[in-house]
Amino acid sequence: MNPNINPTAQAVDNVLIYIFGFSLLLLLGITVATIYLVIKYRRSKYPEPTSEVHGSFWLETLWTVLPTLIVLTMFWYGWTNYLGLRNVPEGAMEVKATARMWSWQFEYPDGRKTSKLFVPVGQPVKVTMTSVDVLHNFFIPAFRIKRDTVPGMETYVWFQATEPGSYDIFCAEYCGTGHSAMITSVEALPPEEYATWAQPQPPSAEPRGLIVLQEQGCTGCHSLDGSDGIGPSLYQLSGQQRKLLVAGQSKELSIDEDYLRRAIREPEAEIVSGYDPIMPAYDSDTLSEEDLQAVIDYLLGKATVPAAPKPDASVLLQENGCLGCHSQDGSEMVGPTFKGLGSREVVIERDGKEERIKVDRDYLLRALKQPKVDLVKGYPPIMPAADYLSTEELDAIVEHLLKQ
Ligand code: HEC
Ligand code: HEC
Ligand SMILES: [Cu+2]
Repeated sequence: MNPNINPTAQAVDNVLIYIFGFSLLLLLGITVATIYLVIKYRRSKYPEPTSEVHGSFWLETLWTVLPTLIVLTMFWYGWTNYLGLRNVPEGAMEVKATARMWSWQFEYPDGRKTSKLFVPVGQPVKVTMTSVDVLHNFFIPAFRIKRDTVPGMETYVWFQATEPGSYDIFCAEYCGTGHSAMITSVEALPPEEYATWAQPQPPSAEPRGLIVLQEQGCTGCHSLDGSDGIGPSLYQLSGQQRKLLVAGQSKELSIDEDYLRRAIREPEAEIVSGYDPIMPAYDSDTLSEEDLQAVIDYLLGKATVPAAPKPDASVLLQENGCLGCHSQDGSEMVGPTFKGLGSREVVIERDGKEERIKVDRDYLLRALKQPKVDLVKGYPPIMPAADYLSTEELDAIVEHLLKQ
């Protein structure tokens, strides 16, 4: 396969050219024959109708069998190429697409979300799609792929970008006002650039202590759920009593921070009774003081999950497709520009009456959650309600917009 030829576009184009070619040939043939016969049997030469019909078995067989064969090859060629569009090649990258009134959202395997579809050049991409409201239709003209997205159901397409670049994505379900505004793009990046783009992981929501336990391999010997293993389970240690062997002497204590510290730094000094003394010692080179503290906090139930980072409004505007309808530089798009929004007076239509309003927090929250209530004059009522965003996300966006 030539790596510069786009596989899905190629499949569709070949069939199109094949069917179009035959149709053109027939059109020309029939037109030429019609003109020839019209001239040859014109009325001035043959004033009376004549009938000279001689049947020909071979001719009739030929023009029955030949078109049938042609139509069958069209079917066969179309069908095999269609299967090529449905059978996803192995090693395809998987992306989820969610359509809503009126935007697209893409989710990658690592949980990252974007409103443009970022893909590496040269790798097949499988897009599994659904819709949260009505039918939409995922259409990438450059790759000749087009498929409905259906609420409550998953559909898919695959494609492979062969050249870096930006390719349009449209919604081709033209049965409502806003579908035509659902414009975004495939951003095909060279593989190295894609790797860099995919690099920074979102901060983990797991407590540091748990991550250390897993990274250091502690969980190979210790369960975290109460079940016994090579070592005692590390489940809910806080306040438990322990029978220990210290230099051959039996001793009892209740678990606290100091004990845990010793148990990890010098496990051979005190052995939990009933277990073999095989736990390796973790000195500060292997396990830093910070990580040790995190583990101890986690084991004693004092671990805190790192605070979720404050939602970043400019990212939210990107991810949720707002910038497909609103510009940030003053230029006119489907919706009003965000530039200068915080200090603007807008004319809105409410229940058919016009009203002049100073933009403030309440107005913006309303514009986001119930865009149909106050319609900005001169714009179509196609803004999707952003009620799927959390309160924090809405607040972050409003704060951001007020400063524009
Ligand atoms: C090769 C298996 C093994 C690995 C790896 C291991 N341990 Fe242990 N650990 C044990 C055994 C066996 C015991 C019980 C005997 C003893 O006290 O040394 C134990 C005991 C402990 C105790 C005392 C538990 C109690 O109930 O009193 C703590 C705490 C502990 N380990 C934490 C850790 C941490 C943290 C790590 C990783 C940094 C780790 N262990 C890695 C085998 C292991
Ligand atoms: C499909 C296009 C579209 C999308 C997507 C869209 N909007 Fe809108 N938006 C509009 C239109 C059109 C208007 C003006 C009509 C109205 O008031 O509903 C508008 C109005 C607004 C207003 C009021 C503006 C003013 O000048 O008073 C705000 C604020 C706003 N949108 C924010 C957003 C945010 C934030 C998002 C993303 C979560 C978003 N929009 C997504 C089309 C869109
Ligand atoms: Cu749509």
